[in-house]
Amino acid sequence: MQHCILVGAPVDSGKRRPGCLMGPDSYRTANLTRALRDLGHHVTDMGNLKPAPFPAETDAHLYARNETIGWTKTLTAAAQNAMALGVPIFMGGDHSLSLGTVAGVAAHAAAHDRPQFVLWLDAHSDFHTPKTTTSGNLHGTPLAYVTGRDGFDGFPRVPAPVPEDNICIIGLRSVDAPERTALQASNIHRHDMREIDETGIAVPLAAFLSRVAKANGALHVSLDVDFLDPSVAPAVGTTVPGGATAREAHLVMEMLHDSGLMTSLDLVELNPFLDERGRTAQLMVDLAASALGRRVFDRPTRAYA
Ligand code: Z70
Ligand code: MN
Ligand code: MN
Ligand code: MN
Repeated sequence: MQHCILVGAPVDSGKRRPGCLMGPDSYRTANLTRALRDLGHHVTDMGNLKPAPFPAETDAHLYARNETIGWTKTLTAAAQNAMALGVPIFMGGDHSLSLGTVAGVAAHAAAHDRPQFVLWLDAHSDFHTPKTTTSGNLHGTPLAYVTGRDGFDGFPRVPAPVPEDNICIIGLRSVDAPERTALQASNIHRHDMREIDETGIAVPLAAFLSRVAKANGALHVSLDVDFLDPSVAPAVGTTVPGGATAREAHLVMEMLHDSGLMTSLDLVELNPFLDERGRTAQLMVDLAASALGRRVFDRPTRAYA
């Protein structure tokens, strides 16, 4: 039994197409709370947060920069607080919310002398800085922020940057040129869809989980809806063909649960305005349930140490 802390983060400032602000209520409507309680967990829904006060936007290139800074302040503090209570599940909201959630959980881990690890399940690498982004959409920047890259003028200093070697991205199939250059110069572990097709998704995930286990690390999982194939998850502004199947995604979540390593979870980029009869919200709730222990049959727990 775990204490799941649902944190509503209706962040919509990370890109121009609106709708992610409805994400938290869509997860509530799909009954995330009941799914987790049915697994025996204690669940507390903290309601929806608001960004810290922010000044009027003045940057012509970066979309809603100041609002995103406000959200980063709120969520960094909220994540640290929620980590003290249990397993936070951040109900997004677009992926810019992870500037705050990852900064916050990593600060909590550092305070407990534990290394922070991050599993990034996404079609995109989100490794732009505000200096390299061509779209100006800050949901494309969280991994650069939390690793402590330069270029985030006006954003809070990251209290405990996550070492590149502690980050694993799975699902890649849309990486911009400046991101590719920066990724190749980094120690971030990255697995594109071609590699998933060649080896299966369990191989790179098991290798990563073994490293987390050996280091006694805390593990934050950031699940972007566009990790999934658009045919099973249409409710996202940035669909990219060739994504993970529902089965691959459930396997990832089941392995995460078997590992016992996941300490926090983001559910990001759900745009309910684009959904079809709630099926993307429902799939995301079912994936969260798999990560928290839902299974068809009991089986011996696999170790990743
Ligand atoms: C592109 C950009 C992105 C998520 C799309 C896309 C970034 N690299 N991130 N969806 N979650 O605009 O920077
Ligand atoms: Mn603590
Ligand atoms: Mn993303
Ligand atoms: Mn994405």
